[in-house]
Amino acid sequence: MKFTDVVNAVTKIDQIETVILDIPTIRGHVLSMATMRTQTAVLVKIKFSDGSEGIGEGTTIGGLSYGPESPEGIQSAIDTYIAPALLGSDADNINGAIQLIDKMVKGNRIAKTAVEIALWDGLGKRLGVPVSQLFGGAVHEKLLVAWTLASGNSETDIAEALQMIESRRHNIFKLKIGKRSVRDDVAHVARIKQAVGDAASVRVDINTAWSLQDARWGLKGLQDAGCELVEQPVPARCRREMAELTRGYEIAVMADEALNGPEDALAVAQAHAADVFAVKIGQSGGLKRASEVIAIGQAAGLGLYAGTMLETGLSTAAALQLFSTVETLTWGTELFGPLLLTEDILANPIIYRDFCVEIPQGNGIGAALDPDKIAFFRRDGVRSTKAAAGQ
Ligand code: MUC
Ligand code: MG
Repeated sequence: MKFTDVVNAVTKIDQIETVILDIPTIRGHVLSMATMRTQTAVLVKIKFSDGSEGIGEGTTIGGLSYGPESPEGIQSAIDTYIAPALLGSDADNINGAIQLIDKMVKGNRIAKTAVEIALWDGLGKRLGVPVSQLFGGAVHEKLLVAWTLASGNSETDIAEALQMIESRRHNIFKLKIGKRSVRDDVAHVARIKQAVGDAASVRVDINTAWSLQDARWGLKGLQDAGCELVEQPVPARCRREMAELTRGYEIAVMADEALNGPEDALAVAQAHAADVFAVKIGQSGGLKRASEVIAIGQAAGLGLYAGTMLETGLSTAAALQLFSTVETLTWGTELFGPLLLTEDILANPIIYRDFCVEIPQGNGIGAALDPDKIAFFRRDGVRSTKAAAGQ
């Protein structure tokens, strides 16, 4: 074999396409910073020189109200900066691609995640293995899955919770609070906990809405009401305050917005600023960075929880591939994103039953898109960046 044949045998990244989808939610999803009626996902398709393809997703919540990346910014970062940097490079060397992207693009973790998922998906498909195998192998076939009660009304939330328990879909509930006064929020949580009793675990997410003073009152009231865990009560940067709350109460304190990749994970662990890490693949900057966040949490003896940005089945499948390889997820997962949407965009929807979500089977991330749904929900045309001849 000649050297040129060897070079030509390397599978290359040929073309990167992005498309924005707007998919209605099944009901208003009321969070402290925004009320969602639609979820917007940026999908990525990568075409490789051997004819194989990989798909990925980058999704945030509530436009720019949750974090620093918007759907439009995610698409623009991929089309304008990430795609041109990657075209023509070795498709099988994902570490090489991550290094290349990190050199060209600072931040933009969700955009990087979308592209990285598509690279893992393509690699898994070419090798004929699920992505979980590329992370050492799955040790779970299914994982516990929470549901978020966020209709904005206590009665509606109670009816929803009881129906979920009855149908054995969920018995872990995360309540979104932080919009009303602390006293009203604690009363709302207490009513729901009283209604579900021991049949369900009740947790809350404040999405950074409280001051330290609010949180001192709030955590005391919440733990007295039987709530087990409070997620990100104070702003992401407030590690000292998170450490005080973690030390001061029995209720578990979970970091979410505070965790943007492994460096944050190390800082939060060192500051004892959480009992639990909510690990999100998008917020971490991809599956590889999320695996590093997980490793830091494990080494620090913290509890782990698989978080979501309310992604479609595509990113949910990718997250499940990674989390299926994690020995202990003490607090389970909230990988229910597709269930909040009026339509599933996968041809092979993820299965939810018996309070669990099942790990998708198949090569790559184990997800196939339904082309009719993509055509229906897409905001405008597909944008595409293609390698120049000889690249
Ligand atoms: C968050 O902050 O955790 C996760 C579930 C949900 O309903 O919203 C998200 C975002
Ligand atoms: Mg959260």
